[in-house]
Amino acid sequence: PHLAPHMANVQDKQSTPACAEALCTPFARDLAAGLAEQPRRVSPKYFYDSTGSQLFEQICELPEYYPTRTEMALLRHHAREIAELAGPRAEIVEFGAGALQKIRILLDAFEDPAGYLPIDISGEHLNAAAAELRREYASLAIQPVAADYTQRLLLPAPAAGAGKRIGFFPGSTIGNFTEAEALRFLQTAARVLQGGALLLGADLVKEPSTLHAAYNDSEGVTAAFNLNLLARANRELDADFDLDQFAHHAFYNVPQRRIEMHLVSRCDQTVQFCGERFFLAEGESIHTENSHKFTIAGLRELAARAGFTAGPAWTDADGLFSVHWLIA
Ligand code: AVI
Repeated sequence: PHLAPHMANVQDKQSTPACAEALCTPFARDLAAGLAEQPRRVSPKYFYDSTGSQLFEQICELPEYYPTRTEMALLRHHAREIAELAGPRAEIVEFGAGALQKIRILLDAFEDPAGYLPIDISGEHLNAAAAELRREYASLAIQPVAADYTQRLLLPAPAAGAGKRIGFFPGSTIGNFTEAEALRFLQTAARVLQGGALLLGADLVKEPSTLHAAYNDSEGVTAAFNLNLLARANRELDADFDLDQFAHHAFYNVPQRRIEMHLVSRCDQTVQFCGERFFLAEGESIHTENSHKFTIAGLRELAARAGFTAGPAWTDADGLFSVHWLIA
């Protein structure tokens, strides 16, 4: 039965303790801290609730978003060579349990892979991915690791008789890190993969118009993905962001070699959540993401600083995307 309007109000009041609980979540704390900064910012890691993850999957299918299909084609095209470099009985360590299509390419090409260790902060995501792969690769030892791979990372000891540990970090997710974070991540990867290698996908510097189109798709999926951050705050933190009063703004920052995504306030407005109020003037922006673009030489140099030795790097005929073999 529908509640009378006054009952709905009573319910709202009773939901105050839920708001107090929400205050303790990292999202609430980071959003409040980031909105209090100048320029205002929020970490892109908060894009990926279940709606955001679905929107990201849609982005990967968009005609303008070349990275996913280009990287997949590179992996397929060089699968044999990659498998040879990995050797028999390799254990694959995936940083982030991403799209299963990519890992399937490696599992199908590798010689008798000994194990698959996906690492993801979301246990739910991880277990769903592991369950699906267990059905397809019955003899493969799958060991999901629920952890934040940007922090100190501990992995289970290699299985008896296992070959090299091969890390897999596709999709140019490394581009969403700051340089310091990217270096820290690569240092962690070099440590846990010692004696093995890292297979890394990195998006390349290119014509700004191609980049602009990839982050300003004609169907508005990227805009919805960006705005979902505010929708998520409304859902989880009982925030009152009016989504119609924010515009998706993505542009290529040439000197910084990165796409920047912002949410720009369309008017003077006040937003509130968990007892905090923030005034945003018309035109003020919340910086939600950087997506750095690399050169092959630049990426190799960064990897060398983290202790890797560069092996082959593969790129497509148009030089859109690169896949790197980095020896740990
Ligand atoms: C996950 N990451 C590599 C994507 C990127 O291209 O930086 C996220 C994304 N943001 C907008 N579109 C896609």
